[in-house]
Amino acid sequence: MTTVKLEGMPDIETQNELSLEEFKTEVLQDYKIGRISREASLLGRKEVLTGKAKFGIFGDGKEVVQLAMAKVFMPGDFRSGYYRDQTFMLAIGQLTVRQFFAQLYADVDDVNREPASGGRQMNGHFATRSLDENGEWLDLTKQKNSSADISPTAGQMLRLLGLAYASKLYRQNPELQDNGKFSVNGNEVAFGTIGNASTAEGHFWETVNAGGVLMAPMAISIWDDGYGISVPNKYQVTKQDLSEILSGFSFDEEKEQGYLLFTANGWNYPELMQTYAAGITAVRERHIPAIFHIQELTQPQGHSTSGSHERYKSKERLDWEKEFDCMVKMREWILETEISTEEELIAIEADAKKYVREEQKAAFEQSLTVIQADRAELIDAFKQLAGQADEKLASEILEISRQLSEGLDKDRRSNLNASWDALRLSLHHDLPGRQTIIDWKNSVLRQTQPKYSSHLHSGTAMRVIEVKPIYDNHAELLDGREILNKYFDLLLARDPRVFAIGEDVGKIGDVNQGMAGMQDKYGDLRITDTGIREASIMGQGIGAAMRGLRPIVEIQYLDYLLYGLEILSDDLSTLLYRTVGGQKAPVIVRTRGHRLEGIWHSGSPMGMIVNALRGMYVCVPRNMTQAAGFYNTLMQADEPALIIERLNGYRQKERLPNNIGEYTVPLGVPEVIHNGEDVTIVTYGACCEIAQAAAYKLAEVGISIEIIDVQTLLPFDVNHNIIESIKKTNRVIFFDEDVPSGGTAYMMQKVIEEQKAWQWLDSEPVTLAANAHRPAYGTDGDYFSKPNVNDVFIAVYSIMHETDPGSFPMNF
Ligand SMILES: Cc1ncc(C[n+]2csc(CCOP(=O)(O)OP(=O)(O)O)c2C)c(N)n1
Repeated sequence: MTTVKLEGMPDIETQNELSLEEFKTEVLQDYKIGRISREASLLGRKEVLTGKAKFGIFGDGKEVVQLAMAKVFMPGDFRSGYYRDQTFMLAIGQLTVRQFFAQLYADVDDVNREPASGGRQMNGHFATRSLDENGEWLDLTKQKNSSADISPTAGQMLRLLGLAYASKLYRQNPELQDNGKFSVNGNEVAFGTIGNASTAEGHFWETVNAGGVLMAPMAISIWDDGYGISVPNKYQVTKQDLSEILSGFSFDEEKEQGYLLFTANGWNYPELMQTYAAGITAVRERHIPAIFHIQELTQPQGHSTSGSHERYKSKERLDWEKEFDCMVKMREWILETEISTEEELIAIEADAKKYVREEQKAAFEQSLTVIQADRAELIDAFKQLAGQADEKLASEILEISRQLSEGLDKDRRSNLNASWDALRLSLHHDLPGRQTIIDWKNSVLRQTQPKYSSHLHSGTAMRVIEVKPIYDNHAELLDGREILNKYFDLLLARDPRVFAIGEDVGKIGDVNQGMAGMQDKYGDLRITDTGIREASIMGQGIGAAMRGLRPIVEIQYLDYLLYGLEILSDDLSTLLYRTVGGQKAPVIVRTRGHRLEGIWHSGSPMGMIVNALRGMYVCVPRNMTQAAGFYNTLMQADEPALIIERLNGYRQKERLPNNIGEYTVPLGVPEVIHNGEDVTIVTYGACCEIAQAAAYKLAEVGISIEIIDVQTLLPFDVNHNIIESIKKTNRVIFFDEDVPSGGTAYMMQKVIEEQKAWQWLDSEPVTLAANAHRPAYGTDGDYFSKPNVNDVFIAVYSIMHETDPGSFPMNF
């Protein structure tokens, strides 16, 4: 650090060794970036209001503090922020103005033009690329990293915890020292940014608390402009003062926990430079987290293009915002300190404006090239068809063509709609020109759809080679939990990147002891107890996995997944998709569920889960041997997944495969666990055992059922094996313990509609699920809430009765 002295001003400490001249050059460079960013906001808003882009949200009023933060952001560091951070992204060199506008125009045609989201995300959602085009890690220590933004405010806090936690593990776990691409001795700081109003979210406080416990190098900046859209701090923050309420978190030297707390005004360039320089050094060197509460920020253009702030800010406030606009104040300071002259600043401002305009134009034109080329081809095809058509049809086709070429809508949708209109109008005309339009449409669809749909999964998990379990003749019989335990032991021994965290996971080895003894053997950095904080446990895993680690993060009971579901749905399961393969987080979420008792200890909300988590895999093993196989498969892949172990399976005896740790269970491959002829039962998890028990009772009355364990709900029966069973039995029941129209409806759609099993059915397809209410407590509560052996018996028997009432009388 060095001190720069300016006439009449407080000394400025800067991170680098700078001469006064060098410092002045840097200040002007910063001013220029700030002006460029401001011009981008101004022009961006105009582009939306004139209809060239759909929506805009910008970082105006927050430029100067972001310049200061950028100064201390080093290669290897990570940002986890939100939509106001364009100046920061420009200043660290990870966003160009052209890219900024490419995102505003939702340019999907070239991910290099819009590397954050390939045109999939709203503007202001920033990200750098951690992966090469093959999905392999780049050297993250050599680049400045930004984890991919999401829109739910405060959602970025949870992953921030994990990004910081990774530095802690990389520094403190000696086995991880030689890790190459992710860390240099854990020196990397995770920078979080959040708006003042979003600190009212639970995610913020949960993360702040967890960060103070973990003591990971996390630097949270709060951009406080006094409002959250129209709602002032009075309604957001107790006593309207975040610094005051955060003061209880301040660092305690004796307890070695807590935060370094800083506050500064967002318009004060020298103060901000000093604050960040001093603060981040401590975070980086000592791994003490810090919070920077940056106040007196403004929002010159209001919240977003959806409204105007004149509606809710007083005239006094608006006047104050003009006066304390950070770029205005920085300019005044530059002139006062004689760092530069009025003329020079005017020249910088003019340059910035011109540059932004040029880049915006280039971005706009680029975003239209494919659309326009497609349109030109289509208009040619219309001409061709009109030339072949009778007078009436020709004039109608030419009218469609005219509307398309003269219309203001420069999008793919208008092109495709016009092609459909022409095809519909000419439906009964046998003209060769129609085929040209059909070919055009199909080719455009084929080329365009992946631009919006690709990268939901990387596919690596599906490519893991299946290794079947092998059993000795006298295979040892163990409790299910011991099988898991043996697997985790082998896994932890061979892969130092793996760590497990969760409530009660550490000292007692989780509530069902699958991890028993692991902490003693591998240490508390590998197997770690956490606070009761499901959402940030998920975030801790997500962030750490984004930095090359392999977390197993635990939700103690399936019912409590809801606390963490938001972030799994919004962040983890969209990550690969929303970055078009630019970032990944191979987190495994471990939980246990089904078949216990009471409303919050036996839920099985699979419909909710599979529909919220597209982008993750969902494994529902029927026993712990299968569970261990799924863990092993997923550990060889790089995709996030949820594994739901069977709560009542930990103490059931299973044979120990002698290749435990090696065998894998493929995803999306159902297994026939009971052969039969009359009715197929499609089920999973704990219900497999119930169906098996019913099979014996049904056999007594002459009915034979085939039971299929689907094993994974996402993906679901990728090779369409289930239909082979239905071709044989011609009857099917979808059975689980979710609410009606939950998991069973999902399976039914997959099999009846997708696999076209309806063609083979002789009886109507049936779903057998729990009652619509949540499961009551106790043995009888379970009996009267969830499907049991008798219910399966009756469901199957009823089908057989309908088929053959003589042989199967309904005398119950
Ligand atoms: C979870 C969630 N709730 C509501 C919204 C809608 N929303 C978007 S921005 C915003 C205000 C955020 O205010 P603040 O955190 O102060 O940030 P600022 O926009 O002022 O920088 C709201 C309510 C959202 N995106 N996410």
